[in-house]
Amino acid sequence: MTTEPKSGLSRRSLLGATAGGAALASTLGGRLALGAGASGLATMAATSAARAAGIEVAPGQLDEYYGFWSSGQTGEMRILGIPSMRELMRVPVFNRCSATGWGQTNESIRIHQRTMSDSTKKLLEANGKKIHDNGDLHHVHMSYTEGKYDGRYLYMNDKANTRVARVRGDVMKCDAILEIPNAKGIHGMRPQKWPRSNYVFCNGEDEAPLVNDGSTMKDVGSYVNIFTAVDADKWDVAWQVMVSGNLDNCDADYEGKWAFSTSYNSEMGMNLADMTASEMDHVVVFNIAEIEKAIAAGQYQEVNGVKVLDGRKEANSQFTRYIPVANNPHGCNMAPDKRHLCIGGKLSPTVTVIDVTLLDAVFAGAEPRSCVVAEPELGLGPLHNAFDGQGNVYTSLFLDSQVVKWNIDKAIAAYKGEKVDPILDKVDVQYQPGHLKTSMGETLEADGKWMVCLCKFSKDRFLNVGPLKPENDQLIDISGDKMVVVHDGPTFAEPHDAIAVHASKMTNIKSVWDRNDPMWAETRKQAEADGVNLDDYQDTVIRDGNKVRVYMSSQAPQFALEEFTVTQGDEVTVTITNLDDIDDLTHGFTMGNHGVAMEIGPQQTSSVTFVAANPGVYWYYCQWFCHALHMEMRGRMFVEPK
Ligand code: RUQ
Ligand code: CUA
Ligand code: CA
Repeated sequence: MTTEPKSGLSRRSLLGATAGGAALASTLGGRLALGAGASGLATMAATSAARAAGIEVAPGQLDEYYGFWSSGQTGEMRILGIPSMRELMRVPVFNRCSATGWGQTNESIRIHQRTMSDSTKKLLEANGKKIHDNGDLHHVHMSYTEGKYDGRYLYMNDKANTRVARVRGDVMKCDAILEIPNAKGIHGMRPQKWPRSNYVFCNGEDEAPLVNDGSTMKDVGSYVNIFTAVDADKWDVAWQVMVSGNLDNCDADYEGKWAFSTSYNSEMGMNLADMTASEMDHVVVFNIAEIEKAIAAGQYQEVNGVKVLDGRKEANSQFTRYIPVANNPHGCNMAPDKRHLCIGGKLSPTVTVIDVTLLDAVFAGAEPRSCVVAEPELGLGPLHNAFDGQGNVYTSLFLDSQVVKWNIDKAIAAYKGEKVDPILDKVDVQYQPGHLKTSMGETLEADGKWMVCLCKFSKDRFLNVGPLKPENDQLIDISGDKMVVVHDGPTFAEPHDAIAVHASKMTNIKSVWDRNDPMWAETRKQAEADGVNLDDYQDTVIRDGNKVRVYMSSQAPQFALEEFTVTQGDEVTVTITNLDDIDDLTHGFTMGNHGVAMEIGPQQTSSVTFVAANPGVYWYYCQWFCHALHMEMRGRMFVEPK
């Protein structure tokens, strides 16, 4: 049975009627309840128009933009092409990946366990060195130099396990994961934009006792929330600031002076009723220079090996100011005009615009809301804001299932009492949008061409695949006065966020690994100790008690070793170097019946350790298609009984 619109009109039958369809669609408008598909008709007509205008990227043609997508509870980063919306790659980060062996190879496990400070080491010890192989990756952002993307790194958060990770822009592999002490549930995360990304700012969303040692749950008066600045080069905590209320989304300005966070729980409530009890919550403004001064002067307390300042309201510090905004705000987006910060009202139909040039006065004692210069009423459930570099903002309206385009200057004029309507356009999206991202929109090079709108529900937009549906990331052409939805892009759970980076920024990106890549530096050390040259042909088996280290090179379509023998119970480490140096010639190593598989890219070295528990013959094979004789690329491990 299919669900039909409440109007009684069948969506599918309407789709057949071409000329009348579009007219009907506009009459039905966008205000049908979630699940009613009539608004989709306008999109259909627009799509054909857009296609006719040649928007589609033809087979063999390259996209103009890289889209870096989060994947929510999947824990990986994804790369899509924009405007084609073709999925190009999945980069496992916090998750275990069956195809590449991420989270299982020695190289990736070292990264999963990456500990740079004593505190995080202790934390990992407390966890029994257990590797979390899940993550909840909400936000992906690229490193900046002077307000522009520089292609060096992508930074991302794991809300589930209070971690942040970094992916290298040259090989698209994660090279550092940090579990942040003291804070709980890293949600909002943004790199510093100016002068470069020296810090990555991380919001702790969940409150917990500062010394969270099991002595209390009930004493919520001892709970705090923590704002963390991660040193983006060392990938370690630079400093933390205790705040009043919790922290949701954050952003940084274009002058390197401020960071901002929204708080939906200024109440410090532990349940829904308490968290929504107040009239107002707030935006916290962090004064970077004042914080750095206090850290340099040693005015911090050290908690779990990390420098912590008190920026709570009652501390009356120069580290923070609290700007009241309507209850339960959400998105926090700095406009590329370097001046206006836009705060999504969520429960309030408004976006609050803060002029950051007025913040010095607020820190000097001016009334906190004196920096608010506009508060346009835009529609229901405003969450996130995106920019076109021409003074306009695109705000997602979750409850209205729309995107609204509005003008900052007009909103400011209206706030002053002038009779102007800041709203320029609205478009229906399908359905319930969260983040929305414009091409280069979070940089000084915002170009106003495309917008990706990440809708939380796809409902009837695709063939039914069962109770669990994909999300729907829609592509919207924003180059004209009117927004036009031109593409539906189903995505698996649950891309929260994305950025659109012009391909010209990705000058670092490699096609073949560098033999001296630091990723396998530790493995290389072990090989040297074993007298094995990882850069040459390898077919060596080293026995070291019950540890066996197997070194083999691979060249399509063969492994250097056709067989090797171990004893039952041995801990076996297989290290493979792919000596092929051609573009796109990846080999794999799968050890049958051992739960072991890994990727070995051109010129890459990968290694994996497992226990050979049961006697017998086991075939290993290459699982990445590499050659006409790829099926023949295999060998045997013989496990002798003990
Ligand atoms: S949040 S739908 Cu996790 Cu980015 Cu706003
Ligand atoms: Cu090597 Cu397939
Ligand atoms: Ca609240």
